[in-house]
Amino acid sequence: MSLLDTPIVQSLLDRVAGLDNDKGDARVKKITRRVVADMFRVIEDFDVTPDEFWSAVSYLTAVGQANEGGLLVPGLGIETFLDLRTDEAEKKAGLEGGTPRTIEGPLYIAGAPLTKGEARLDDGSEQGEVLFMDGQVRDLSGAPIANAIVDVWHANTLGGYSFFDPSQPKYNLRRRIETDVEGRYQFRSLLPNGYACPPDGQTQRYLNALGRHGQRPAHIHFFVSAPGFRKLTTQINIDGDEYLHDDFAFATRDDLIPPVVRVTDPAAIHARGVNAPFAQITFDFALHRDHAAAPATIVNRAHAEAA
Ligand code: MBD
Ligand code: FE
Repeated sequence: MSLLDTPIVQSLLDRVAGLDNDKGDARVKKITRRVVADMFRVIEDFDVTPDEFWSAVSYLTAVGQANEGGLLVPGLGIETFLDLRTDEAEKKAGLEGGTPRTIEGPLYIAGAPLTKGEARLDDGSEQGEVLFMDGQVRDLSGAPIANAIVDVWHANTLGGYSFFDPSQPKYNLRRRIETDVEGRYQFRSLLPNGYACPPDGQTQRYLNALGRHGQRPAHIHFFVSAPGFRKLTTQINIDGDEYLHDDFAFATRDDLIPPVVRVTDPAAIHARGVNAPFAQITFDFALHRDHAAAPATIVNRAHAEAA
């Protein structure tokens, strides 16, 4: 019999999880019993040494100190698994179709400036390929949703996000756009580059041990919400990126890779008020109506707000 299965260890686990008292939180107790027992099992099955165990403890401590928990989670595919679980629950509740969800990631900042119909996301201080993006927010029957909020955020041409990269202006490349009466939104910005995990950070340290890179393809994040509809958390990828199908955060999905049109016609360039060829993306969002039988898609998660 393995040590784990002995009465001594089983009773230890019961007491660890507080199963011998009637206080505390029943769900926390139940899950703790399983998690700690599963960890004991890993230690036993892989003959984990005390040195290895304590190096894992210091690793997790360092992840917390570096505030990289939100980076490690997608790197280990856990955030994608949570999405797949929500997909599965929706399917079970009979919800199909609509724009696919994909992970939020760790770099959202609440409270970006809100404007009606359109916005410019950059302040003109950075050079890069200008992007014009537009589209319509609709319900599943194709009817436009007026006054939906398109909350958009993305990296700059160096793959950095404002707030986390203090060299960028406040709320740079972050806006909330309220759709017009036809459910339309549009914005001007700069094509982002892909994000890379900090090379000397804790997440990359783990990825190195797995023989993995920490690169994301260029992408643009969205929360799309409207009263009476399920909140959509998603991203689009910039087609052609070398990491398009090799994302360390596993967020690329079919139907989230719209064509990028390169506009070079001088008249079209002039009409847009720019002085060089630009990129243009059209992408529509299809939202599900609120549905009592499916779990809510609003995820309560700590978000910083720009000071
Ligand atoms: C990002 O920009 C991102 O979207 C995710 C999921 C992880 C790290 C950086
Ligand atoms: Fe991102």
